[in-house]
Amino acid sequence: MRLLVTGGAGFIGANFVHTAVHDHPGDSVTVLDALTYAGSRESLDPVAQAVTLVVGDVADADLVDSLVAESDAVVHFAAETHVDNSLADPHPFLRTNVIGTFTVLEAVRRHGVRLHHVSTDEVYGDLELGSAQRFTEATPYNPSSPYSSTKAASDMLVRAWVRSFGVNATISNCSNNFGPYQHVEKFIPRQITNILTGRRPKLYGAGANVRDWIHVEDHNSAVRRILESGEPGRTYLIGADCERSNLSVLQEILTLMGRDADDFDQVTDRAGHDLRYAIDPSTLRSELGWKPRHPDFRDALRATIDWYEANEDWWGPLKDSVEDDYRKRGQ
Ligand code: NAD
Ligand code: TDX
Repeated sequence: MRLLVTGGAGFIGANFVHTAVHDHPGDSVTVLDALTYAGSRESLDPVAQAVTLVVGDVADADLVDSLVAESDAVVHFAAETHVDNSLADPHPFLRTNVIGTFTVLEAVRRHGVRLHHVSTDEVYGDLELGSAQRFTEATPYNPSSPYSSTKAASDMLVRAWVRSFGVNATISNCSNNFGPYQHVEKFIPRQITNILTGRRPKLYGAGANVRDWIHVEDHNSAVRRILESGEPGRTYLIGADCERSNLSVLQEILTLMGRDADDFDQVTDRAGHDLRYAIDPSTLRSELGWKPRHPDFRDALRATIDWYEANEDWWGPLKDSVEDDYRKRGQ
């Protein structure tokens, strides 16, 4: 398969490309990535010989058209992804997430190429703390932040292009990922690298908000399964039944790293902070036979801590400026 992976130099995309190269040697992989602050050429170093990296914008219609014309399938990860950044400046989110997805859709429509669109559970808004409710494929969209509203818009475009133009596309909405190569702006790597650099971890508010965690390799194995066996036009929810409050995740990190469980700062809460996300992944399991390979959160978290300890060359150059930005926002 000739695969075009947009956003393949970001966290999830780079992990997807690593697996494609190792587990599917018949694939030829081209990455289209603008190498924004969130993308890194180094994340593709382990597979650099096997991958073509095109540095460019997913909203550049001519470039996207020429790359899609040479592909059998597109896996579309490219996006602006950090909720806090979307609160500070929504503009790039509109451009990349909405216009970028529109650009990809027009190209796959012209060339009859298969598309998998990678999206988030944040499009559904949030759930009550302590309720038993979970998101399903039928949950109405109700996004809260500029980030999630642009991802919701991108999903709607994909659905419309399937219905109106017969584009062969699937969508997945996944819960919170963690694992190697995640940018240090995000919750888990921020706290690990705060501890590794002698800073105190930073918890928004009281830390009661709940996220449903999944290891990035499990997200990607589901994406691969949907790409190969998913039904055109369908949406699949990806999750690994791992709800945790932010406070409990932070205390697990502190304990695994040999610190006291109360050795952190409480900082200004996020505006409009979604309370709880929880995915019902039963359709994916029953229809496509997918299951996670990293079911033990503590083991996967320990391995992630080990990765950040061993890879300061990768994250070290980013750390100070990320913390400067957070400090300016009181976080
Ligand atoms: P990331 O921020 O780590 O990576 C995004 C990548 O997209 C970067 O390499 C960046 O350079 C690239 N990019 C940004 N703007 C671009 C543009 N205009 N043109 C080309 N490339 C551009 O994000 P991630 O966490 O790897 O997320 C990947 C996808 O998965 C996103 O679509 C996101 O919405 C979705 N998702 C993420 C999570 C999560 O927990 N991280 C969960 C569910 C869904
Ligand atoms: O320093 C922090 N302290 C803190 O308490 C940071 C960075 C975050 N938090 C909280 C906010 C959230 O409740 O931790 C939780 C997780 O925060 P993020 O890592 O920013 O993730 P979230 O906002 O939940 O969104 C993530 O999952 C869904 C990704 O960033 C999205 O791209 C994805 O769609």
